[in-house]
Amino acid sequence: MSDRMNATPNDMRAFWMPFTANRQFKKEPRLFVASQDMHYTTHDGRTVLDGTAGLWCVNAGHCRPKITEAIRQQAGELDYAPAFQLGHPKAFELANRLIDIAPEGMEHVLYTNSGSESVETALKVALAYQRVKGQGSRTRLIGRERGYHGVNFGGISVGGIVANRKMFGTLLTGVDHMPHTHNLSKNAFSRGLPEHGADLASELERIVTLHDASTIAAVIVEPVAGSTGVLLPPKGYLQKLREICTKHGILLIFDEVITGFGRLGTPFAAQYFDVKPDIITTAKGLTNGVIPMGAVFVTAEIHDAFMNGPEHMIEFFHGYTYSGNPIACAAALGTLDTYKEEGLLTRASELASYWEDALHSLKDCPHVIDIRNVGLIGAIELEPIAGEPTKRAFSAFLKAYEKGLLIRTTGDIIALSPPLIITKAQIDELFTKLRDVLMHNI
Ligand code: PXG
Repeated sequence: MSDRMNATPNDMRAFWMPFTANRQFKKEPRLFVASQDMHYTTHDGRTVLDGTAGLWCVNAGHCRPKITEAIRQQAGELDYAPAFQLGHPKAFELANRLIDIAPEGMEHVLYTNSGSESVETALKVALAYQRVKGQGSRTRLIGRERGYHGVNFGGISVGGIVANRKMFGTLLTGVDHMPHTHNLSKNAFSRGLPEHGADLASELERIVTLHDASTIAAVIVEPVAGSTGVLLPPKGYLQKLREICTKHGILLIFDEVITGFGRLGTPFAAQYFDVKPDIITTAKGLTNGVIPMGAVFVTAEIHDAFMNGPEHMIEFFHGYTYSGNPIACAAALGTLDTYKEEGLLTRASELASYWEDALHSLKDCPHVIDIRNVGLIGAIELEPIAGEPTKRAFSAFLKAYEKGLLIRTTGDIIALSPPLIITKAQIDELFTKLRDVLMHNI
């Protein structure tokens, strides 16, 4: 342990940190040096309860032995195999295992290295699919306001988070956005899915009328929007989107980078909502966040549409050097084993009502203007300090960190998504600590 403490760097200039207030951070760094199960250890030797599964990814908890061992073993056996025109057994084994737990109808898997790459891959599959089906005029992509689909150009184009878009020029052309579904005046403090707003799906009809269905390739949405501060789909909304897409021959992509792998109490959100998308993007929980990896699931209909022409020809010109990297595949297999042995892909459904009660018990804390939940996800929206948006939530984040609790904030919203191994006693501890933070001058 003392070696770890000494590992604190004394010069932090070189690393330009992602999505971080770099200057502030480097004045008062927050470093993790170890982790186990539900906890992190900080560089100053404190234990922090993980209320966010890292960044929505460590669903099985930290440093789980099966995953660690799978990586160790694979690194000494086959470190890398070329991804193009060659393969290795675990990439095929993993795809089969993933199909086994995927929503019915998802029969093929493309590998990526992150959620952002999964999104780019899904958008490219959708465009190319329309073309191989002889519908090359379907080039438009439809996203949603406040949507988050990673940080690459396709993802920020269909995404709807202003700060992530405004610096980067005109982005992809031919993209339109549906309105988001967040409505505090009608739905504040809903338990579970909000009652009001399913009609917002008919905005897709308006967009179809404007552009004509023959120009639209796909719609992409997060079934539960995470990064933007946990926006839940109103009851019936996703079903309606599915109906409209089907009616107009538009592919429906569910971005399940955060909802995939058990977050709602089913393996995927598509199963939770009983809505069948055509394409699903995943990453994060696929390897428990331990090795970068993503996967895109597609239906047989989509895959099979590409399988024609001369057999020696490449069917889809897309892929990454690290698609299906052996160590990533080993990590994913170790992760799936852990999920299965411990029932983690359905554990959130057992904890959901306890979680909901504990979360909503914070309703009386000062500045709380909404609380929302689904599965093992929670959000607490705070009234912004006048003229200083984001400051109140960020100060809650800093106070929680001091008190030994990791939360995530975006804007003035606190988002919670603990590892799926959390116990009821740890849920109590989490909300006791958070109450303490919210009650004291934030
Ligand atoms: N799609 C969705 C729905 C996501 O939530 C990505 C794509 C991109 O994944 P990568 O692996 O490229 O980062 C994400 C990522 C947060 C938070 O605090 C959420 C994400 C990443 C970091 C922080 O809400 N989601």
